[in-house]
Amino acid sequence: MLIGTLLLLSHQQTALAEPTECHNSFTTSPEGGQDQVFSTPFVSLGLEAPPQPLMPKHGWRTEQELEAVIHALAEDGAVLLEGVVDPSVALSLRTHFYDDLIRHPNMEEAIRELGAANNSEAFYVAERRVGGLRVRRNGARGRFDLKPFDRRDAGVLVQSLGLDSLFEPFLLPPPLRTLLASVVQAPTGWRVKNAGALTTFPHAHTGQWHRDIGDGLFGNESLDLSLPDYYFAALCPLDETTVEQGSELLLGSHTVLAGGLGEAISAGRVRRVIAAAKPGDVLFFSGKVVHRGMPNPTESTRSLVYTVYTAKWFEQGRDASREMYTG
Ligand SMILES: O=C(O)CCC(=O)C(=O)O
Repeated sequence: MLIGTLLLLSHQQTALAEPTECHNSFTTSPEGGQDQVFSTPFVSLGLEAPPQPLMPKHGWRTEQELEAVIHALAEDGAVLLEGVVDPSVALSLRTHFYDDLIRHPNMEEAIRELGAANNSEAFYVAERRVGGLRVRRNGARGRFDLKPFDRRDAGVLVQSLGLDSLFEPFLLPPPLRTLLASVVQAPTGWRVKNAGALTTFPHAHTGQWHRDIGDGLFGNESLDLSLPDYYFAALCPLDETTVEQGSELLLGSHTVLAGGLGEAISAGRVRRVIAAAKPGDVLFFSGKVVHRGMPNPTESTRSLVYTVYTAKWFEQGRDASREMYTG
């Protein structure tokens, strides 16, 4: 994900003045899921109320703790795991991410240009490629998605800065392998689909409510929510996320149609929470859970790195016009 720009003084970034024009808007993407520009049925949820309760953090080291995590995942569709990655490893990635990548002149230019795109209801409004890195401006100002960082598909810029190696401990932190074996029930097993970073610059606007599965496999919400889970994401903060600028989730929304969310919240069947996390913590959730990024009212940029895990059979980006065999 997300935003832009620059200048850090000991890793505090202040936003650059944004230009007023951007010529690279787009509304479609060849890929679905996180990459999809989907119609959002969530805009009218009216959930603009002030700070919500914090999401509880789970331990994961004992069998009992893991059982509790699996139970919470089934009930809520999301869990916040404490201390999964060594914070010094997160700090090292953070330092190089900001100092070498975000401050790279080509990145500064791309972020400045993309920053000029107007707000939009489209999930992404504009993109640039910088040394093989796909840099996308979210529909909400100040929010950027950068990918890929996985060494298997990272571009020349990320590789030359060594960020792919620094990212490696975030791709599959210890408890996630266990959780994925439990929650992705596909006979094919699961795989790492992609990895990236979400950067939210100072004064960034609120992200849109969405599900990461986008319009799902069938574009039929009821059918898509009834499918066995095939899509999960892990968000790992490089900067501490707080009640002010963390991620907001609707726990339990993985089984509730958009139209029923208001009532489910009133009845307490779906709970609004904010995930406030420290570097080293991991927010792990089903792609069916409705969530959004909070605005960033602070003077500091905050970044998360993310990895998406899917059932192995789930592939996106196939160009249908190149299909040779169809029935
Ligand atoms: O920025 C955040 O806190 C979360 C954003 C997010 O999950 C997304 O863009 O899919």
